[in-house]
Amino acid sequence: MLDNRMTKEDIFENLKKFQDMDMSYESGRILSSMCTKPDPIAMEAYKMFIETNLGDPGLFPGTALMESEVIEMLGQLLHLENPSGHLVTGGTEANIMAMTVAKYLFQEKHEGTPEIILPVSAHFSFKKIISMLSLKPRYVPLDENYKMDVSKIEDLITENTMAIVAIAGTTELGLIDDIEKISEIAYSNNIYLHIDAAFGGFIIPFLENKNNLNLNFDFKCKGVSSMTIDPHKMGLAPVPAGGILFRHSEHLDKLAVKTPYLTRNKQTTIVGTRSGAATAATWTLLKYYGREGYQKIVKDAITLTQYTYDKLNNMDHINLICKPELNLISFNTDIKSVDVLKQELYECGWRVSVAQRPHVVRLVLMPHVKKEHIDMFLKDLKELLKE
Ligand code: 0PR
Repeated sequence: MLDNRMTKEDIFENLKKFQDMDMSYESGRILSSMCTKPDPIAMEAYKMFIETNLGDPGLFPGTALMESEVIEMLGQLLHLENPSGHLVTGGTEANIMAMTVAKYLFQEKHEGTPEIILPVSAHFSFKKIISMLSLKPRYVPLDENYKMDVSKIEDLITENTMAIVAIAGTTELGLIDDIEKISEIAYSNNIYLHIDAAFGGFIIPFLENKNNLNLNFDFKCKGVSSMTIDPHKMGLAPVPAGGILFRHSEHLDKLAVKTPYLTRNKQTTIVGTRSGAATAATWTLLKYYGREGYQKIVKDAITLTQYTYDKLNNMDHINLICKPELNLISFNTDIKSVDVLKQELYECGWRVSVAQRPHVVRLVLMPHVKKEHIDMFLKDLKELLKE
């Protein structure tokens, strides 16, 4: 293979063929993804910083400064002055960093197996974390509204509790746990609290009806120690752009390893060599859209979600599971299993996912999905549900 070189022309013809096998966000047919088409201005910035390496910030001090400005802006968004953190590859890495910090803090005072209290709705990245860090999970069931049952948390606290995790925008249903109450429990028991707002972090601060929902979900709650917030989801940044913020700089410092032969003598990320391209893209998006721009993006997504919800509500055989809090909708039907329906939709060209808790079809209405796509989707769905 390596001995048959190709011309540039042939290469790009082949690349095009590979690309044509992929789904495109523009088709409007991806209703299963928390990622979306990156904004053009973000892609321009991304290309400009493609050779940078934040793993050696002394060589790229401008890019490193940009990273600290992004962390500062994310802190403003989440009500945290002087945040410490990094832009990382995504929610998984951000959650790993937070849980590693919590484990180190725990081990300074305890010898037993560290336990984490987390809702059964937590993203599967926590399954990886539990295994990698040898943690004992103590799962909290969901209440009748499919949120972490706050009344069950205190019963699960033991002397080995290392952290509590709560979710602001669950992967399957897009629901926000009662962070305010959970924060009170964590604070009064002196337990590390991590909020996974990988998805909700770029939505909840921009919601119009935030006050009606009584949503204090961020560092305003004094028990919150760290938060995940991903620009590569509703932030419209290209992959890989995750974010991790810590309230206390000493906590991030727990991750520090000495790197004496590099241009800076310590590193506080898991990844060593890491691109600054997504950081540049995120900096650009935050400056270009600002609060007002994101409010409009979120408003459009929520309006389309409400439109879809109302249409589904009026459709025969559809059972909607919960009122959407973000841009996710979940439903099942009384004539067909959701797995069969998912397959049939697949054959019509639609990509939807099936959630497990409860077992339902899940639609994520990201900015690449427009009303005309939804109208086509609903037409196909109606056809599939004809008796
Ligand atoms: N936390 C939450 C609440 C998440 O929803 C996710 C990802 C993560 C953490 C992990 O983030 P990374 O995947 O960035 O490490 N949620 C999406 C999901 O599992 C990820 C995704 C995105 C999957 C786009 C598919 C896709 O097409 O659905």
